[in-house]
Amino acid sequence: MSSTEQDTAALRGSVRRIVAETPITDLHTHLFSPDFGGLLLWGVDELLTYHYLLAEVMRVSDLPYEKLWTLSTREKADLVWQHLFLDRSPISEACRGVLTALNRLGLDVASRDLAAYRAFFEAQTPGQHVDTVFECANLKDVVMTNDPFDPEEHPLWMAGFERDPRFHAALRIDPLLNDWGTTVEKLKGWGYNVEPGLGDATRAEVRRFLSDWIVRMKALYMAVSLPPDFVMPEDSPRATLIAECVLPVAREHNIPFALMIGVKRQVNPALQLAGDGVGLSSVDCVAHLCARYPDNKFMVTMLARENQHELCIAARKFRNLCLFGCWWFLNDPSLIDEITRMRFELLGLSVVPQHSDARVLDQVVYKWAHSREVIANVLADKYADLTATGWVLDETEIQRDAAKLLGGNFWNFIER
Ligand code: HDL
Ligand code: ZN
Repeated sequence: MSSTEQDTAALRGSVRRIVAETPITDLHTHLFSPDFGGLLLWGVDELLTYHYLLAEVMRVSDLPYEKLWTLSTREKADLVWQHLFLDRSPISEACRGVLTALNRLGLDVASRDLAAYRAFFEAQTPGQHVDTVFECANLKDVVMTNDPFDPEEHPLWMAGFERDPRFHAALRIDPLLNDWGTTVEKLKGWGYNVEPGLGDATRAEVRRFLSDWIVRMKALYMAVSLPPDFVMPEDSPRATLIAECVLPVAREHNIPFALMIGVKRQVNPALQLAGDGVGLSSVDCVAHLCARYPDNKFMVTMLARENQHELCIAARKFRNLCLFGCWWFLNDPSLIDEITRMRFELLGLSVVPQHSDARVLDQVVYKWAHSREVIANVLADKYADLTATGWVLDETEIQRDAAKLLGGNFWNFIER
């Protein structure tokens, strides 16, 4: 091996180690702290019945959809284990992820002993397992997705509870923005004096609602998922609510508004949570929002692979635009590599390359193990290109860069 090749190999090794050792803030998850009781999902049966795997198992099983939903979690897990792990090699990202999590939690994946895996998790307590998983994934903290319109979650927030500092809140407002007609009645029931027509008084009451929940949750940001046909500006309740309610309140509290754009909800309703699809969206509306509201901070992730390059270019134009994650159907090694390489080449280190979107606690173990590997590989390539110019890089600078990518950029954007 030439000295250059040795240097590159040594550099690659340092980058992988440093990225692995850098604690992460995971800025978008569907996790809950143990305070939320049954809303916190964990263990091998929850891993195996992740909606990604339910979609995959229904491709190879003749089970009627309606029958699937009558099964218990354990029965669904048995179905997935048989069809996707034993009847064929579990090479999909969601399948591999289950095995990475089990392996890193110290279980014998070669045994394929599902009963033993179940016994391991049955011996844990939620609080203890949170500590184990955060240590195993090298997570510092996570941001939850907190929905005041969720009937299970709402009363927990109203009653109040002792916060686990590792679990931050994000105020999720899809029902407000995407279903105003139904939501207006809910707001009325909670004592907000609102009318469907969205007149000035109603807009003020919606701002009060948002402010109340930002304070109640100590929300780091407000978030919404949006369909591919989302446009701004537009003469619609959603556009009015964003312009007249969400953005002024976000400015008042100095918190970002996160837009997750491109999801086609329920393209196959028979799959329930697994039934959503993806569509090409307009980056123009992101550019419009960033230009029209320069005092607002926008976090954006888009679901279509084909939107990623134009979104990077938009981010070059607007410093109030923070790109984050390889969302959902993009959270696969080949696409994380492609998108992260594009982002580093166009935006340098001014992005948040990944979030886990984890729904099951143990998923952070695999989602971050897999993403760290890809991000480290891309970063090492970029550093190799850099040192080929004669630039000299030391480990403290690699540590600095990794810390920015894996949490620092997010916190700087939040606190800006
Ligand atoms: O809307 C969202 O936040 C998405 O992440 C959905 O929750 C989706 O079902 C998901 O879990 N993607 O990973
Ligand atoms: Zn999500």
